[in-house]
Amino acid sequence: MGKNIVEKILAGHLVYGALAPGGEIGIRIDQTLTQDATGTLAYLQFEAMNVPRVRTELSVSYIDHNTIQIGFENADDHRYLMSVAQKFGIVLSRAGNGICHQVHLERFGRPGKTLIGSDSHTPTCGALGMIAIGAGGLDVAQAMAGEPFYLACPSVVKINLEGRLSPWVSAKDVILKVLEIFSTKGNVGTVFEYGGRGLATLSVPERATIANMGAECGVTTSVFPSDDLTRQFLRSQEREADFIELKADTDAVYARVETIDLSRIEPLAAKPHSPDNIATVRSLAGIPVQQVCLGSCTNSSYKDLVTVAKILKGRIAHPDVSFILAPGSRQVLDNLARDGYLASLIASGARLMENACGFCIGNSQSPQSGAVSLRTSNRNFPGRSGTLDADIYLVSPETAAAAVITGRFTDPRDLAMEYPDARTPEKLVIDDSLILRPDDADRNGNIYRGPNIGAPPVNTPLPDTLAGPVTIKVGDKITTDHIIPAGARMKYRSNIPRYAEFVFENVDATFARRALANKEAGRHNIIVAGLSYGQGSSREHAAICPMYLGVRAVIAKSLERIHAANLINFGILPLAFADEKDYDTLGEGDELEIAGLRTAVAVGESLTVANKTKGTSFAVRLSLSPRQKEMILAGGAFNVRSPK
Ligand code: MIC
Ligand code: SF4
Repeated sequence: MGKNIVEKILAGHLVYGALAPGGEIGIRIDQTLTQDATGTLAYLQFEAMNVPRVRTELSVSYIDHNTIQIGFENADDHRYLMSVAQKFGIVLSRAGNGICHQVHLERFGRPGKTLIGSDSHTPTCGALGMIAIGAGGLDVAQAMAGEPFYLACPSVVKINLEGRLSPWVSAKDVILKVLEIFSTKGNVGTVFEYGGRGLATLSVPERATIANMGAECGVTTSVFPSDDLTRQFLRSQEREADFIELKADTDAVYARVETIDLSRIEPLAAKPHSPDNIATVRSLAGIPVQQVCLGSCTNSSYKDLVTVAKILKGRIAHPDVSFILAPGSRQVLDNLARDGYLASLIASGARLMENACGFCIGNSQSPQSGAVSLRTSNRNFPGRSGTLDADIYLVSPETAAAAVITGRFTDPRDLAMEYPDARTPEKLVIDDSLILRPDDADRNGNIYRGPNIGAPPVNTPLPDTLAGPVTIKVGDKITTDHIIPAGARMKYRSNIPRYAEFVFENVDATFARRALANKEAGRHNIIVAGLSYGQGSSREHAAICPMYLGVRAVIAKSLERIHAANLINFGILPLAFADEKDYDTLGEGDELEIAGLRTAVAVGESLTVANKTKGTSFAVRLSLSPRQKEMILAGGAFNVRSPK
C-alpha cells in the first residue's frame, strides 16, 4: 500500500509507537522555533533541564511578538533570550527581523524535516513539505533537550485542489473556503495534506497562507508536497541545496478526501467573531469600514504586499479608513523598498508599522469603539484586537485593498481595473544580518535576568480526592485568548503570579480573585466548558496561570489538542463529559468531588464526579497514554523529568 506525505515524514522520524491513527507516537524533532512571548517560559524550563547545548539540528529563537516595549519588561525578556541563545547554541532572530513563521519559511524551513514551535501557527512551514507542529513551550524545551515530541498519531485528510483561482481571488480565500467546510471544531487529531493539479498554480508563500490557517481548524498540521515550485522558492532564497522532492504515492490512502475547485471560489471573509463564520464579500458589500490592517504571518509576503501596492497605486486611503501596514519580515520590507513598492504604499496613506506581530495580537492599533476592522490576519476572536466591541473581519489582501479605496466592504472584482500581475522576483535580496548565530567558542557568558523574569511555578502531585467548586462555567469555543488575554497584558508573560491576575479577565474579571481565595482555603478550582475548549494560541500560560490559581480540572464537552497537552504538562486534569447533557445540569458554584482519584486515573478511563450541591453524579472520560498518566499523577511533566 502506498504512503501519503505525512506517513513518509513521520515514518522517517518515528521513535516510539506505531503509525496507526489515534495511538500515541513519539517523533524525533529536527528543528524548533520559539517566539519571545512564549519563549521566555520555554527557555526557563529548558535551563532547568540542565542540558549544556540544544540537541536539535537547528533551534531558532525569534523576537517578534512583544516589540512595543512600554515599560522595561519586554526589553528585559529580549536580553534574557539573547543571552540564553548564545549559551545553549540557539540561533536568534533579532527584533526587527520579522515574524517567526515568515522568517522561518524564508530562511530555515526544509522539505522532509520535522519542526515544532511554541506558537500555534508553526504549521506555516508545512508549505515547504515539512511536518511543522505548534506546541506548548515545555514540549519545545524537551525537544531542544533531544527528547521526542509525543502526539496522537494523526489521521490524514486529503484536500485536492483542482482548477485555477480567478482574478481577484487568492490563497486567503482558499483557506477561508476550507474553514467553511471543516469549521474550527471537530478536527483534533487530523492533518490536512494538500494535493491535486491546482497546486501547480500556487507558490510557496500562497501555500503558506493556507497552511498557516489550518491552525484555525484545529488540525495537528497541514502539509504540501515539495515540488518544482518549492525548488523555485528555495532558489529565490539562495537555498536550493535544501530542496528534496516529496510527494504522495499514487495509491496513498486517506481517511477522507475533499476536492475544492479553485475556479469556483469567490472572495470570502470570516465575520466576527470566529474564523469559520464565512460569508462572501459580495454579501457584505457596503458595510462602512474604519480600519484596514495588512500584514501578520498569514498574508504579508512580498507578493501579497506588491499586489496591494499595485491596486492602490495613485490612490489615497479613504478618509474614514486608518490603513495599517506591517510587512511580515525585514526581507519583505527590504525588497519592497528596493523595488519602489514601499514608497508607493506610503504614498497611498499606509501607516507603516514594525515588521512584527503588532496589530494581530492586539498590542497596538486597537480600532475605535464599535469599529469595523478588515484584517489579513488569521484570528478574529472577541477582544483580541484590544477593542472589545469592535467587529473584526478576516479577508484577503485584495479585499483589504478594495476597502482602503472605497471605505466600505467591496468585492475587489467590482473595482474598475485589471487584476494586477504581482510576482515574486526569481532573485530576492537576502540579508541575514539580524540573525545571530551562536559562537561555540564563547558559551560561558552569564544569563541576563531582569526583575520581570521569575522561575515558573511547579504543581503538586495529584491528590486522591479532588474537591471544590465549579469556579466558572463557560460555553463552546472558548479560546486561549479568553482564558488569558494577550495584547496589553502580554508583557507579564515571564511573571506568572502577575499574569495570572488576568485569567478570564474578559469573561469574568472576578475569576482570578475567587480562584486564589479557594486555593488558599485548600479547595480545588474546576472549570466547566462546552465544545472545543482551548482553541487558538499555543500559549501554555493558559494552563500554567490557572494552575497557579489552584485550578485542578477542566470538564469540557471537548478540548483542543495543544491546550489539552498543556493542561497535562502542568498537572491539570482534562476531563470530557461521557454524556454531554450533564453539562446542562451543572451550575457555577456547584461543589464537585472525585474520590479515589489516583487509583481511578492509574487503572481506567472513566471517573465518577459527585455533585454535592445537587446530590447527583455523572461520568467523565480521561483519555491518557501511560506517559501522560504518569505526568498527571506526578502533578505535571516537570515532576517526572529527571534532570540530566
Ligand atoms: C497568537 O497568534 O495567538 C500568538 C500570540 O502567536 C500565540 C502565541 C502566544 O500566545 O504567545 C499562538 O498562536 O500560539
Ligand atoms: Fe504573530 Fe499574529 Fe502570527 Fe500569532 S498569528 S504569530 S500574533 S502574526
